[in-house]
Amino acid sequence: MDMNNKPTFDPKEHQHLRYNPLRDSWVLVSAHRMKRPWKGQVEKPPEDDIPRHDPNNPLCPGSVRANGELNPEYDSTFMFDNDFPALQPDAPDPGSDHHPLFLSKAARGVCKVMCFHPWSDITLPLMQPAEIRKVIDKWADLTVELGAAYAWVQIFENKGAMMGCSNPHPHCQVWASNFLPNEASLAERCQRDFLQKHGEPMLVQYARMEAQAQERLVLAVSNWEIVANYYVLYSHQTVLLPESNILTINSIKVDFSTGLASIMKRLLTKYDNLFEVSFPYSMGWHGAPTGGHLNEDMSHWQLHAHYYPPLLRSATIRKFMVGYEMLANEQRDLTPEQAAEQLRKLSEEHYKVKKAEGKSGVEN
Ligand code: H2U
Repeated sequence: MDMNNKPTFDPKEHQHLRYNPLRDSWVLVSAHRMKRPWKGQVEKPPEDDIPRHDPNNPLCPGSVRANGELNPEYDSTFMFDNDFPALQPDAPDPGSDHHPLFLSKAARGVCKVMCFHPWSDITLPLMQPAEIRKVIDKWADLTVELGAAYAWVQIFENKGAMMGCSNPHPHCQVWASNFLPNEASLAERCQRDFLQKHGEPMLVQYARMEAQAQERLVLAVSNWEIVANYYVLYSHQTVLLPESNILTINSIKVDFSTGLASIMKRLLTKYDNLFEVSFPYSMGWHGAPTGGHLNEDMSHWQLHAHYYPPLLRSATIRKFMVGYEMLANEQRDLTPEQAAEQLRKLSEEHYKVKKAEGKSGVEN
């Protein structure tokens, strides 16, 4: 209580709004809602008995894909053109009658799928750092290759059926487009405005301040850090940031990619250890726009990856983005500081490895 007998503000007890400077929007933080009883939908825990090799799985080495092509017997990463692409390079222009209520424009691009590993029963946190580095190298190559022609190269991984992933084999997707998607153009505008107003790239300043404050810092290794952002929506949402200014993933040097592989493995191990399941999430990279933007000054940008995990309080209870979120405002149930503390406390040894050795889950 303060001098006027009013309760003093406690972010864990008192709802409040936080500003998201990357999306120019506010999120309602109502941490106390974690206490409410749950009689709603309970999810099936993620599958845990995936065969290492299934000749009928179109993503496996040596399998036939939907378009009749035979995958090679790959032993590392493997890339192919998505057989059901949402973006194609040669779609005709829809034209437009230019009425402000009925605008349309041409959407062109390419969609690729990249398998991380030949085994279906492995995920990034269980892969070796050298194997993760190969994935990072491919992300960099693709950004150069597709970024030469396209304005935006979106690398993303949907992991787990809860995030709409259609196949348990470890993989990500890459969609390159001739336009800046909505999230990209929002991040572009917000970072540009921030540099103009404050004289420093937003996320360079943000990474430095979070590293100093520590309370939302989940992990830090040389050159990289992971933060449960001050202002985001999902309970255990994090951002992965370099500590210096890097515009795109292909600008990462060798020692940076070693650090990146290590911090990704450590975060994803913690995520899996949180509820002792293969933790579902969607993740993706945001870097400076490419294609026609390559000759523009993009110094307001900072490369970063977002991790959006849907699980809320157990392996089977997810965050629903429904009524209030759809119609009024984004709302979250746990403070980022609480989430960071939970994640920090978790072991960096994967629970499956620990179980195999007969140890328990959380570090004391
Ligand atoms: P998701 O699990 O995130 O849905 O990605 C798998 C992608 O693989 C999906 O976009 C593609 C699907 O179109 N795919 C092929 O291109 N060929 C196939 O034979 C199976 C799946």
